[in-house]
Amino acid sequence: MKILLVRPPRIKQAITLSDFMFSEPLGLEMIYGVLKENHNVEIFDMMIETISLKDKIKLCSPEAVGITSLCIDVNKVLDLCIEVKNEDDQIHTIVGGTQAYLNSEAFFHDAVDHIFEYTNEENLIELYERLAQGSMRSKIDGIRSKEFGYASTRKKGRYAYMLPDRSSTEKYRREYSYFGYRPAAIMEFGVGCEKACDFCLRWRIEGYEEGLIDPELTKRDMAQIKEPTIMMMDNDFFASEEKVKAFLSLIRGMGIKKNFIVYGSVKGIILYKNAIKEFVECGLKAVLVGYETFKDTELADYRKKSTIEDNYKAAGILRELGVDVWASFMAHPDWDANDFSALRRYIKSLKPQITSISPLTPFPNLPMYKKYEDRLLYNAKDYEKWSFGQVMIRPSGMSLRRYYWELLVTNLYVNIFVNKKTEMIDRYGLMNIIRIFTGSLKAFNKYISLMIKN
Ligand code: B12
Ligand code: SF4
Repeated sequence: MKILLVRPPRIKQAITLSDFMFSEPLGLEMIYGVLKENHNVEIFDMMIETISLKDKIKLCSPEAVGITSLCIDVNKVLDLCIEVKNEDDQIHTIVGGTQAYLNSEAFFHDAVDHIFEYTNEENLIELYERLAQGSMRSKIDGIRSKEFGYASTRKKGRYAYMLPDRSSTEKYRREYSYFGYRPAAIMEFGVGCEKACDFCLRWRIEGYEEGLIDPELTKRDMAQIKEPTIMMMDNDFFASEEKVKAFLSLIRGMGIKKNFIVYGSVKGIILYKNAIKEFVECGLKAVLVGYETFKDTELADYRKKSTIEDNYKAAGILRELGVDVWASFMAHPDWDANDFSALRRYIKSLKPQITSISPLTPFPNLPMYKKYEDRLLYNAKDYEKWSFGQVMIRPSGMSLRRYYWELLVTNLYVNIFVNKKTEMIDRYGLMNIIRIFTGSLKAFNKYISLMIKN
């Protein structure tokens, strides 16, 4: 069977960071890795491609088109499925990805034939076999099919981490980057997150329980990565000392010398300083840290498992170890002007290399959604708005316009005065810094237009 796997294009109307955090479509590479044995598969990355899906279909005549999805992609994915059906209604349309897992109902639409709520080797092979044979017969675990009214078998599951085939995106790979590191690959070493912060989707996607991905799979995957930089997408790379040590022994054993970027918790940085020091000697270059706020009461509300003082300690440790910090904060909807200036002072004292501040987003299905339901500025179905970059909760301490102004000023302040530009130019090169800056400008422009509108 000829199968086309598609990543939708960037959503222009959404506020995203994907100009400078832009990774390969790892999920599609995994699907490719499994299906290539028995089918003729191709990946079409519309975040890079310039031709339309319609033209691509004319060129390669697929029998099935599979599309991956994130929260803001819903309408685009549906449009693409309609485009496929308009071209040839015999082509099977299949949707998977994070949004299909978190909210499969969003894809209950006449143009969508099958939705993968969760994906593993068994259900993947089974569906495409049945499609090739021309008969579905019955429902399949993890898949909601139009012909069965999108009903599920009720068996629960999560996405399986399978061996990706990195060669499937060969022609795109030089474009994939993470901040100043380009090209950069992305992979995962361990899943889950026992910190279970209240606002976070990530542990809900992968589960509370932490565990390592099969080390043999990791080795085979690591061996195929040619890029000099790997972004490890684990929720908390510093979940335990054993985990960091297991990774170090794996890369040392394989003689891997690369730059590594990880997401790390404040707690882990404090507890496993010595293991992190060894990791720095083996290539750790930057840590993405969620400091979130400058108020202990909010950290407790978020169930964050760290304090303002812990944030200082973690920042000090990473500075001492010479690792860059890419810090993220969440603007609380009840902040007033004094809170924003306190945040600016706090960021200045933590001295991160890069900072991003996004408004608190009570994603539908999170317990927080109920709490803020009556203050929501948009509907759950305004999919493009749920980008984690747009203000979603009506502020209580100031007007919405002023709130956008404070976000804009704070982002400008930290980017111009706090983040160390000269150090960054040395590290990432002028061209990369210009690219990051242009990406930020797009977000700034959107903030300005939202400020004017409100
Ligand atoms: C890497 C990553 C990215 C990459 C690209 C990911 C991609 N799929 O293209 C980049 C950096 C571009 C990115 C951008 C964004 N991201 Co992001 N990202 C991640 C991250 C760190 C890992 C995702 C991943 O690769 N998982 C591993 C793969 C293997 O899983 P998977 O894609 O789900 O694939 C599996 C199955 O779903 C299935 N599958 C997937 N697609 C398909 C298709 C078919 C046909 C089939 C059959 C199966 C199938 O097969 C795979 C194997 O089991 C997660 C956090 C996390 N840890 O989950 C956030 C995350 C997914 N991102 C998130 C967000 C919000 C965004 C942005 C909106 C952020 C922003 N404001 O800029 C943008 C949107 C970009 C856009 N559309 O313009 C949210 C998602 C919320 C949601 N409900 O969707 C997450 C959970 C982070 C968070 N904030 O909590 N992201
Ligand atoms: S530590 Fe990070 S990944 Fe884990 S639950 Fe908290 S915010 Fe989510």
